[in-house]
Amino acid sequence: MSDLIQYFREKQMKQSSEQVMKGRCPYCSMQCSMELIEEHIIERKRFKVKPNKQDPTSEGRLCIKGLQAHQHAINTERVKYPLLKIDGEWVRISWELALEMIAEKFSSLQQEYGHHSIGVYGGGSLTNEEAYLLGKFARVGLQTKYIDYNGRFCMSAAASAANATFGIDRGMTNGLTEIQDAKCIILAGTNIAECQPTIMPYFRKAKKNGAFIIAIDPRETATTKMTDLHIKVKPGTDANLAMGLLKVLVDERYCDETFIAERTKNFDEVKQQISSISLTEIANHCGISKEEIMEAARQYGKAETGMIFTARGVEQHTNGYETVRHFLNIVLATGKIGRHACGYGAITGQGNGQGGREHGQKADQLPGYRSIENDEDRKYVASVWEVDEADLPRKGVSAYELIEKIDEEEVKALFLMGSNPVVSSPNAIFVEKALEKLNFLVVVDMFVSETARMADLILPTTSYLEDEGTMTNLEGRVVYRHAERKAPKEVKHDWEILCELAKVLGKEEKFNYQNVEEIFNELRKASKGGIADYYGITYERVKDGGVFWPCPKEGHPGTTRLFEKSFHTKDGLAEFNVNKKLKEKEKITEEFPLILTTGRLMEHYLTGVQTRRSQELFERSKQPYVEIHPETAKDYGIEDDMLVRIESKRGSVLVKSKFTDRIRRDTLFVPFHWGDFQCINRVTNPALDPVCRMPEFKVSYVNINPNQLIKAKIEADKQSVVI
Ligand SMILES: Nc1nc2c(c(=O)[nH]1)N[C@H]1C(S)=C(S)[C@@H](COP(=O)(O)OP(=O)(O)OC[C@H]3O[C@@H](n4cnc5c(=O)[nH]c(N)nc54)[C@H](O)[C@@H]3O)O[C@H]1N2
Ligand SMILES: Nc1nc2c(c(=O)[nH]1)N[C@H]1C(S)=C(S)[C@@H](COP(=O)(O)OP(=O)(O)OC[C@H]3O[C@@H](n4cnc5c(=O)[nH]c(N)nc54)[C@H](O)[C@@H]3O)O[C@H]1N2
Ligand code: SF4
Ligand SMILES: [Mo]
Repeated sequence: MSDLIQYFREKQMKQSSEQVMKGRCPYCSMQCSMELIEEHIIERKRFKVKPNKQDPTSEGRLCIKGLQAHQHAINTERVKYPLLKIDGEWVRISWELALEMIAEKFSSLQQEYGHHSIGVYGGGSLTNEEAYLLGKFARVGLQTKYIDYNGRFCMSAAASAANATFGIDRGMTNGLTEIQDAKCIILAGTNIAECQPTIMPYFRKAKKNGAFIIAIDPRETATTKMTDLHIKVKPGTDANLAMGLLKVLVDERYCDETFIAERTKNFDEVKQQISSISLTEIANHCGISKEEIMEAARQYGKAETGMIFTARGVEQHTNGYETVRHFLNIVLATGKIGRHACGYGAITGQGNGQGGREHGQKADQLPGYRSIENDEDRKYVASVWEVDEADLPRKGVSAYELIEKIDEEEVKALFLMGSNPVVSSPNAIFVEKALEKLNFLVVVDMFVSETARMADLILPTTSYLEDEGTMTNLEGRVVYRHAERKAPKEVKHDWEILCELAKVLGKEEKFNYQNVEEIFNELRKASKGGIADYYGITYERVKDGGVFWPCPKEGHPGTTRLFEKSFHTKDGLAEFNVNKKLKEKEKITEEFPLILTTGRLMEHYLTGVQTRRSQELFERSKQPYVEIHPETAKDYGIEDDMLVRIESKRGSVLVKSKFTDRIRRDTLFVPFHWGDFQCINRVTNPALDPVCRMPEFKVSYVNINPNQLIKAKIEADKQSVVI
């Protein structure tokens, strides 16, 4: 018997193997690193995930999404070869044919309609190398001005506000470790507990050290639970709330006059402006009490150190830019920046949301945060790319406006890499209709997403386990992503796809790279002397814990804390924002009397293409719902856990109701991780911020109705009981 066991054990040993692979979570901006252990035991595969204890940002933590991330990468629904749609059916084709077909289509469209008839749409999941290359591919490979990316829906308000105030946009002005020493922390429209879960211990440490934490959010969330004061603001009114906070700080003399005099400008105008506003009016407008504003301002004002964080809750509005600038006014007025435990953080969203917005995917931008409209910047980048400056296109339009250009048939073909706009854009029904008008849609993805479904051609790309490169995390730290798992045979990296496509377009010599490090080295040069200067960052250095940009020279340690001595503006001074007239929101009406806001759940990531394909994450959260206050529900004849229709001027969705008294009575909340009839963006408002072109994801006026069929069924059931 024991011989038999021994025999089988030996056989098993022979047939089992273990591969340990270093990697980095593909989801949020924390970019937690890990080891994936893949065991093959006879015919079976088993995966284990271990956090990397040496990771200076995650400090060895992973959240549930990171722990399950590999499940999507190994999902059998991965696209494994190029797919061409013929008469509505997907047909497997060779790479050769796929690339030739794109070259042929793009070239003939450009010949007939000009360079700008092709659009390019990128994403914040791409590595720095790929984001950089996509920008170069649009400008040099296709010579089109029409490129933008999903970060427009994400970081644009905070980025434009930080650029205007500080002259630079790096999400966080300090390293995460300083949070523990901040004595007052304001979390404005950010749900870090669900969206960057591994960041939480930094805040818990602060709390333990006596910090007073304030949350501004219309809902109680896992994040607001940790706070000392939760201001349950009415969605869309944060700009006024921030002005109210500043008024109290000024009136009660919490301002740092020396800092204001030496390091800033425009304060007198701001001071004059707020002298005329009434705190009572602001409180009424925001649907909160005056006392809450006063308490928050006093706590922040009197604290020796303090930090303010904003995220999409205050940013995804038609006045997102102004709102963030008002929060920055508070930071400047109190001089709480540029020193230990004092600063600002726009909590970056996507894995490479930060790097993705620095190197040229944006309509108006060249690498290193250079401007495509600035002559010097154009000349410099043209010299690195060895092209004539005059051949570089000028600026294009923002992501949603690019869809409008498609609708107007000015853009005839789209090359989309790393986004799912049919689900993530506002006014999604319009977006779908616009994409239907395209002459040719190419989608590069791992899966047949809702947008890929509409494509003429899908090109399969590698996952985070297979695609090496650098990412820039929410701190501004450039980190290296190991990718040690072998990609499926016919699947290519995004950067390889771009290079091969450039080759068939006759631009081979401009896209001739053997590996990602070569692309990174070119990016370093292209960013040299720019705002986001990566020149001093090498592969050798990023492999060893990461480097904070700006890092202008090899041997430079990188810049962890910004603005210690001066700001990045021409004169070194930070600029207060004098309030422009705030853009009018859509009007509340009798037909659409409730405010809909949208956002995220812990278990899912963005449009859910990846997390809905991670079995364990999907099991935890299978469908969307609407959070509704029971009192509001009563007014609309809605019961708990019932299918309801939410409707706006633009469209409607069907979701389940979820009663909670943790939300304001005038507000509904729906997560946006689902597509088709559950896609809440069929309802949301595409109005854009005038400065940064951010859509109004966080305020749409809607009505809510019990689904008529379900209601009829319930009524029928009730009657049958009576009978
Ligand atoms: N689990 C998970 N994590 C993620 C993501 C994900 O999809 N899932 N996505 C990543 C990305 S790309 C991003 S951008 C970040 C987003 O991270 P967050 O911005 O933190 O996430 P949201 O849920 O969109 O919004 C945050 C909070 O804003 C509140 N809010 C809504 N309207 C308003 C308002 O008008 N004013 C105020 N003050 N608050 C409001 C919502 O109630 C919500 O709790 O998360 C990243 N991390
Ligand atoms: N209502 C509402 N809408 C929102 C928001 C909101 O709060 N409310 N938030 C907005 C925000 S902040 C964001 S960031 C956007 C994001 O929205 P999207 O840009 O649509 O983001 P994803 O769902 O990540 O879509 C990425 C697609 O690219 C694929 N992908 C992932 N990694 C890679 C890669 O490395 N290469 C390639 N080629 N493909 C890849 C995925 O499989 C997926 O199909 O949504 C926005 N939309
Ligand atoms: S989702 Fe964000 S917090 Fe969670 S493991 Fe991934 S990177 Fe870390
Ligand atoms: Mo985002």
